[in-house]
Amino acid sequence: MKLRKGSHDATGLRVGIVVAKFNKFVTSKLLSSCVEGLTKHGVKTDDIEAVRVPGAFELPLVARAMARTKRFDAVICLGAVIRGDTPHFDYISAEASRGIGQAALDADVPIIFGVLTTHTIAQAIERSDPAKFNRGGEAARSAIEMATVMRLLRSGEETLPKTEVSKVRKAKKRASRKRRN
Ligand code: INI
Repeated sequence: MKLRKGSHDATGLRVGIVVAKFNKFVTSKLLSSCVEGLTKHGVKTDDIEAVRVPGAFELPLVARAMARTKRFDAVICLGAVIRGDTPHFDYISAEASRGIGQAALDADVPIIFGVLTTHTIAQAIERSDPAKFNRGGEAARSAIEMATVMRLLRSGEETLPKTEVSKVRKAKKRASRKRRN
């Protein structure tokens, strides 16, 4: 059996973030923990680009647009949908999750679901607490793992012995030089 997995070394990765303004007291904490998680693992701050949207409902469209530019190895969606008393919760959380999944498949780029869906404000506060388990930090780790695993699968190089890998790399370089000339 060949076991292929991503890594947590994020050196050289470019990451897009889409963050909802709704429930900003929660999403701002998700954002800061997410950026901290990315940089801690090696992403340069210049290689992170964040876009604000009104609410979780708007996350999928913007995430897909960012992913389609192919400027990012992964895109992370951050939001907080809190049930409270509103039937809005079901519509918004369902559409955000469905739309984010669809956007990733459409764009063929990992798009991470960093959206809290909670019954209460207290739960949302707890899950965005930087001192505890924070969904923003978790989203950063998932993005890195997915970006690195997709690179691995796309290169196909991990299935070859090292000498063959070096031959493939040299052939690719030759081909790209030829194209330039
Ligand atoms: N948006 C959220 O991100 N979280 C919520 O809890 C929420 N509630 O409960 O209404 C919410 N609503 C706004 C929605 O995402 C859209 O921005 C709005 O409907 C405009 O399309």
